[in-house]
Amino acid sequence: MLMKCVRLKRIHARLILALLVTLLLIIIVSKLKTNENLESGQLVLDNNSTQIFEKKLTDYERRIIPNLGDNGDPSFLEGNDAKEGEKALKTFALNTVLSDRMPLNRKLRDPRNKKCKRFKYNPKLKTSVIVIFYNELMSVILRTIWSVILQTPSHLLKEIILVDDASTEENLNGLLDYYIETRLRNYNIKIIHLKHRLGLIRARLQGARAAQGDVLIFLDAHCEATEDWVEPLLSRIEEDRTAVLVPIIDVIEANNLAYSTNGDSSFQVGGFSWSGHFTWIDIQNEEDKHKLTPVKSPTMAGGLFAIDRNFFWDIGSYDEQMDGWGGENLEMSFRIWQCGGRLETVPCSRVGHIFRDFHPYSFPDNKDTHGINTARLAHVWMDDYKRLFFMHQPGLENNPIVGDLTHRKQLRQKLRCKSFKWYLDNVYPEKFVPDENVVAHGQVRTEFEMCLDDLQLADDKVGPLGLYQCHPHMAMSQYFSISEKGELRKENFCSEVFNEHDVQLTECHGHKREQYWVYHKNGTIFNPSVNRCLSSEGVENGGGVKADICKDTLYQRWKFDKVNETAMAV
Ligand code: UD2
Ligand code: MN
Repeated sequence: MLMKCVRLKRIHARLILALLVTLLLIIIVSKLKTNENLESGQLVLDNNSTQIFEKKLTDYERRIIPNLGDNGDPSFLEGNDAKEGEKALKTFALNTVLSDRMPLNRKLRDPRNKKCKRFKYNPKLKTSVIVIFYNELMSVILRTIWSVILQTPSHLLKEIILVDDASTEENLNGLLDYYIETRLRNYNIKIIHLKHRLGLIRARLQGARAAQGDVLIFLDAHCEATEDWVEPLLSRIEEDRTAVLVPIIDVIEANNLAYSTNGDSSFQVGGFSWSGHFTWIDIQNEEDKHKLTPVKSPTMAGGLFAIDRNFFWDIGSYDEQMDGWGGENLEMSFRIWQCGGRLETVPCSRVGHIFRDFHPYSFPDNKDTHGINTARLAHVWMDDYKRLFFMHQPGLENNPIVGDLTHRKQLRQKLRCKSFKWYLDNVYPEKFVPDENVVAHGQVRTEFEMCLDDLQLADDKVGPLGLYQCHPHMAMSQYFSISEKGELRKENFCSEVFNEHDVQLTECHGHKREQYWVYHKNGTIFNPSVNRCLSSEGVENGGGVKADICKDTLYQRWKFDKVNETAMAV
């Protein structure tokens, strides 16, 4: 009996061992397989292709105009080149013709505040610079790489990792590799060609997996680094490994490639809109405004940042289920703050970026990846405040397209992250919450079923406060609040009286005056600075409402969906 039992146990043990070994083998093989699926092989050069590439490159190099664009000055071509450049701007949102004629290693002037030179940094950390790209112009990618090489002391640069997100452009499948092998042989540059397009989030993850430096610095593929850009970043991370840093991002003009700055001491930090977009905001705290040491930033734009490599993984890297483009920057920003890190802008580190008016590339299946990715982050990080995002995107709220969130929710628990309310209270207290601590909010209607409407005003514009037929369902264009301070506002836009009569939506300035309104219990919205009332009299559908002499008329009665009676004036 006893013997039988021992034998049985042995058989069991063997079976379990065999099972474990098989499992291990399956894992190893599938790992190998995924890598094989992700990356294609290195470039193999035979005599023939070498000759072809060399000829292409020398032809290309011969056309470069020496000193064009030096110091970051605006540059212009003449005749046909100028015309072609204009055309390119419309197709690629970038003057590709000019870029191809400009030296790849142009020297920029030092854009920093002069006082930055006083700081002496001596970091010990080495960085891996990761540049991802999909169908970017080769000369722009190379200018990014050259600027990193020229502006980074070699003892601080572990490597440059390029991740090609399965570009289809011919130059990026061979010629770029050949350039690096022949012209940049002395530098440690690795290029990973992904077999299938993964989107920018997963492409960055592939780069991070390959990186070995102490610090990861991510750059878009159309950037130029300037003098001493890396030292203050590395030094700050050495001081605090939980600090995630962004340089000041200057503008490289897409039409003439000028390096332009907002002066040497004024800069903005990152905010967000409830529709889930990144925005630039002014620094609120007076003391921080002209600081040269790192300044707190509620969010980051996403393309250019430095992070301790281990901290990147510890704090949850990226949401690997985010596709395409968009959303990852706010996800990472909220996560960093809520889970114990800090996000800062470093004023003495400056990098230029070509801001393009539109995406020059298309997305597979035309999916709204920005919306879907933002829905993911809203569910995971924003607690109840996600209602404000889903008011903009109701179709995404319970939509299976958003995908499974288990892992990200587990991550939040594992890291014991703080609430979104904590983030708002402590990191971004100036952020306006349209339905909290307000006098009234929602649709604002007259007795004639006409509603206040932003008339689809773009985020960065000033325009009339409009009147439009009330939509049967809540539409964000008709959502307004009267804030505690008496602003009649929509997110960052406040209704302001101009010329005593016109009412415009314009950036909130917080100084009352023409942006100050009193909402009375009888439904009038009164502006004391001009002694007038908000009126819809004589305004057509799609027209702008007016500030009018106050009188007893239904045209001056407004009803909000939700009111806080106690906060209203009698
Ligand atoms: C901003 C960020 C960008 C990213 C994005 C939100 C800055 C200056 N830029 O948009 O880095 O955070 O917001 O997602 O902060 N790319 C791929 N595969 C793709 C699509 C793009 O590799 O499928 C590359 C692209 O070539 C570029 C980078 O990703 O190098 C960022 O794309 P972008 O420059 O079009 O994004 P941008 O600057 O408008
Ligand atoms: Mn970019």
